[in-house]
Amino acid sequence: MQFDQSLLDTLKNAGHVCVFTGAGVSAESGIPTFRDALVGLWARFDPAALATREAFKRDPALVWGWYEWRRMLVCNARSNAAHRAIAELSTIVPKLTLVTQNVDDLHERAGSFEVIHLHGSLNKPRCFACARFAVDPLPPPDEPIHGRHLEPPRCSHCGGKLRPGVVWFGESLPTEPLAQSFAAAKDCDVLLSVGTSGVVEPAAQIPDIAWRAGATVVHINPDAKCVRNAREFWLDGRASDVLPQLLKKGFKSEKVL
Ligand code: BV8
Ligand code: ZN
Repeated sequence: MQFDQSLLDTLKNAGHVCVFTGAGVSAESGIPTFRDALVGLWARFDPAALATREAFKRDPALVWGWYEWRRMLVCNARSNAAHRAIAELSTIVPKLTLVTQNVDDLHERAGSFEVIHLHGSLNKPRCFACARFAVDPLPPPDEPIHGRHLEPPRCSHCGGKLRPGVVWFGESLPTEPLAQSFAAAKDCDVLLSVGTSGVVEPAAQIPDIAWRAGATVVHINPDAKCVRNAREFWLDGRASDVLPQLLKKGFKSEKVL
C-alpha cells in the first residue's frame, strides 16, 4: 500500500496520537459490525430498536438474549492484527490515547490498556433498577445461545433485573470518558479513526474536534470517507491490512530530522 509522504512524515514526528475505533476494527475477529449485527435469526430485528431501555422494559429476555449472543461471539473471538497494531503503537509514540465505541474487550485482549469505552462494555452488566454494577462476573455464555430468549440474572443488592453494561440509544454517555475523549481529540497531533461509520452521536464528533484543533486526521475504512484538506486522509482498506503497514512505513521509520 502506498502512503502520501507528507502523511508518513507527520506520523514519524507525532507526539500525541489519538486512536478512535468503531465496530470495523473488530469485524475481522468475526464480530458483526453494528449495522449488520443482525445475522441469521436476528435479521428480523433492528439493532437500534433492541439497544434501548424501552426494548428491555418491553421484553427483557429478548434483549438480554441478544447481548448474551453477542458476548458469546466476543468470548469465542480472538483479537486481530488491527488490535495488535494499536497496542504496539502505544509502545512507539510518546503518548497514545485509545477511545473506542465498541463494547467488546478485544483491544484489552490484544494488549492495550487504559482503553476509554464511550459506549460501555458487554462484560460489566448492571442492575436495571438500582444501577449498581453486578458484583459477580458473568459466567462464560453457554453454547448455542443464538436466538434464544434468556431471562436476565438478578441484582444481588435489590433483586432487580440485570441489564447489559452498555450505553443504549437515548442514554447519556459516561461523563468522564467523554470528557477525556474530547480533550484527547483537542490535544493530539494525529487522530486515527478506524472502522467507524461516524453516524452515532456524540462520539462521531471526535474526528471533527481533532481536525478543527489542527490535528492530522486519518480515516481507515473500506468505505469511502470525504476528506476536507491536506490534513485529512482516507486510507481505503481493512484495518488489519492498513494499520501494520502504517506503523512500519510511518510511525516506526526513521524520524525526519
Ligand atoms: C446521547 C452500545 C444524550 C450498545 C451504541 C445528536 C446528539 C446527541 C444524540 C443524538 C444526536 N443525534 C442523534 C442522537 C441520538 C443517538 C444517535 O446518535 N443516533 C444515530 C443512530 C443517529 N445517540 C444517542 O442516543 C447517544 N446518547 O447522545 O445521550 C441524549 C439523551 C437523551 C435523548 C437524546 C440524547 C447514545 C449513543 C450510543 C448508542 N450505543 N453501542 C450496543 O452496542 O448494543 S452505538 C453502536 O454504534 C456501537 O457502539 C457502535 O460502535 C456504534 C457506532 O457504530 P460503528 O462503530 O461506526 O459501527 P458501524 O457498523 O456503524 O460501522 C462500521 C464501520 O466499519 C463501517 O464504516 C464499515 O465500512 C467499517 N468496516 C467494516 N469492516 C472494516 C471496517 N473498517 C476497517 N476495517 C474493516 N475490516
Ligand atoms: Zn439492584
